Amino acid sequence: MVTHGSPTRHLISAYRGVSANLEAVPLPRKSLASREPRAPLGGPRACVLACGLACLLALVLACFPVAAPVRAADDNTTTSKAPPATTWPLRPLTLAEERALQPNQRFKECATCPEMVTIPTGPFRMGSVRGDGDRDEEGPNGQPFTVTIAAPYALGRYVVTVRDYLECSAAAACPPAAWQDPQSPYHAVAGSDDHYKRLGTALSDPRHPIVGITWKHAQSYITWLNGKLGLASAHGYRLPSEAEWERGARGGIENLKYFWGDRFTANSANASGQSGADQWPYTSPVGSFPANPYGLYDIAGNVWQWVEDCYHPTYADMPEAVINTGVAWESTCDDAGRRVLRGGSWIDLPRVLRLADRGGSPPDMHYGYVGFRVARTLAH
Ligand SMILES: [Ca+2]
Repeated sequence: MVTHGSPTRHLISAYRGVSANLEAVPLPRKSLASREPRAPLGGPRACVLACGLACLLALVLACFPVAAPVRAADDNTTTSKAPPATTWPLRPLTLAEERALQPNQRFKECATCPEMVTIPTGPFRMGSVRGDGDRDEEGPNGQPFTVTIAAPYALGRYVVTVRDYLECSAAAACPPAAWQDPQSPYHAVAGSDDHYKRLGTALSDPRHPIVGITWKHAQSYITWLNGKLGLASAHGYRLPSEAEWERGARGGIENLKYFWGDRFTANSANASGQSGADQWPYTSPVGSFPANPYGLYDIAGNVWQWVEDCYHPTYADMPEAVINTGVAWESTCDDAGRRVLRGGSWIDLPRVLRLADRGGSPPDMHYGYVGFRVARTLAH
């Protein structure tokens, strides 16, 4: 395929590949937000929605005996590859604690907050390393290029889960995921469209990644999380920049297609189909596959992950300010306002799960194979 920049590209690739069972998977749907303007939060509908979401959350938690995502770090089952000892205050870090964090250190600022891992700053090689990727992975002259991460930051160790997001939507601080909205044709039970319905229990299992959320929904979750912790938006949780995402995803690996090597193995990630350790036809519980060298899970596969940047079809014109700091490249979004997606998903062929692969989508689109991972700015 020579078209670039949309997860549709990968979906089309999957269609034309080998996976016949994917042919029933519908194309990405236009966001409800763009077709069915919602009433602002507040008023009778919001009350009904909030009550409905609270009931749904209670029902989900009642149906699944595990009250929180099964996370290796929670039950001390991590291996020797796990990051070093954790700062685990279960309250917002003080500025002094933030400054004292070391690379690869973990922290969690409330019992149900995302677990975070500090990522090393400094330069790294970004994009397609050997020129064997897609054009949108290439830097100037078709070569990989060096980006420097200037400011300390942390990434979510896991992608945001159903449990995480439902806490926000039950508080009426996040819009419902498409499959939660009783007014939506994509509703998981009553909807006329099976884009989400076909995911079955994977859709609402609290251990699985949240799907059916837009880039804007992800921003709502982050705003709610910062408010809950009393953090200013400029110094708190946010989406990662694309450079920050790739820096974390590579885990120090710059010369391989995947963080585990050049050869894809179904024991390492949830891609399309089911083989080896990948017994998941749709999403899998977060942390079901080995973590990367920085201790991050689901970097490859399971769900695509929204990042902050606008999608650009090449890195060649990346501004110096972005190259020198690794901040999000937010200027010159295209007419559709596309934002970058990274990581590949359960619907994609292995090539799409490479560290350098990219996708993009308008910020009001939602899919059954797109979620997000949070980042946090740290004091220095
Ligand atoms: Ca799979």
